Amino acid sequence: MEYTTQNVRRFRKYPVSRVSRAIVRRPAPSITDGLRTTDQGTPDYERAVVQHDAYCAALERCGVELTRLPSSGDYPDSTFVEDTAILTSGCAILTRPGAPSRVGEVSLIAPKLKAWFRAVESIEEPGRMDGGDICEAENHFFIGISERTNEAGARQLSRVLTKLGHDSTFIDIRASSGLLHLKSGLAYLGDNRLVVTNSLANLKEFTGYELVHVAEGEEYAANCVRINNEVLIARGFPVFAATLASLDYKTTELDMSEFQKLDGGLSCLSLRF
Ligand code: CIR
Repeated sequence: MEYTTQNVRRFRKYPVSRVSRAIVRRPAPSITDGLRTTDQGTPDYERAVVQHDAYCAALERCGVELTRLPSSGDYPDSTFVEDTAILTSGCAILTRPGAPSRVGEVSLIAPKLKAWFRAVESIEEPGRMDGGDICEAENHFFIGISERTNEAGARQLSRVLTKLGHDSTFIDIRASSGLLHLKSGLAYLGDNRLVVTNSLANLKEFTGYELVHVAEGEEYAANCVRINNEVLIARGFPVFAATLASLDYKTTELDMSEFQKLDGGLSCLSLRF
C-alpha cells in the first residue's frame, strides 16, 4: 500500500498513551564490563555518558519529566533500567532479571518505583524476566520468552496483567537469532502499528496490526520509542528513518553506538510512564 498523507491520518485512530515521566540511570564507569552477546568492542564510558545525556535531553524535549538516578558501579548494566520493571497505569511489576549479574538492580530501583506507584507486584522464583521482553501495545502486552525471560515469569506477568484488565500473548524468540530481547526486534509505534524485523514479521500474533518492516542490515533500528508526538530512533539507519518520515512521523535520531556494543537499545535506557 502506498502511504499518502491522507491515509496515514486515517490510521491515526489509536492514540498512543501519553508519557509524562521516565526514570533513567547514568552509566557507570564499569559499563566497560557490561554483558554482551557479540564482541563489537568495549564501550567508551565518556562517550556513553554523552550519548546518555543526549537521550535524556530528547526525552525532556518530548515533554517527559525525568527522575535521574546516580550511576551504580556495582552493576555494569544498570543504565539499562527498562529490564528491572514493567510499568502499567497504576502498577509497577518488579522483574527478576535473567542474567545473574543483573538481579540486584531490582532492589536498587524498587524504592523509586514504590514512591511513584501505589501497587507494586513482583516476578517471583522460578520466574525470570527482563523488561526488554515486554512490548506494550495499548491494552495488549506481547511477552517474549527468551534466554532472559522464562515461561514461569511470563505466566506470572500475564496473571497480573489480567487482574489489571490487560491481555497478553507470549512470543517465543529463542529460535530468532540475533534477538536478545523481544524488543530488540519489535516496537509499538501507536496508531495500531508495529515495527518488526524480518525474523518476527510473519507471526500470527501480529494479525490486525499494520507492520512497519525494518530493512535487512538495519535490525538494530527496530528498537525505537514513540514518545508523545515523536519517535526516538537510533542514528545511522537511513532506510528506517526514511520509512518513518514517509509515514509522517517526527523523529529524533540519537547516537547509540556505545550501548549497541552491549545489545542495549533506546527503550532499555528508561522506564516510562
Ligand atoms: C544485558 O545484556 O542485559 C545488557 N548488556 C543489555 C540490556 C538491554 N536491555 C534491553 O534491551 N531492554
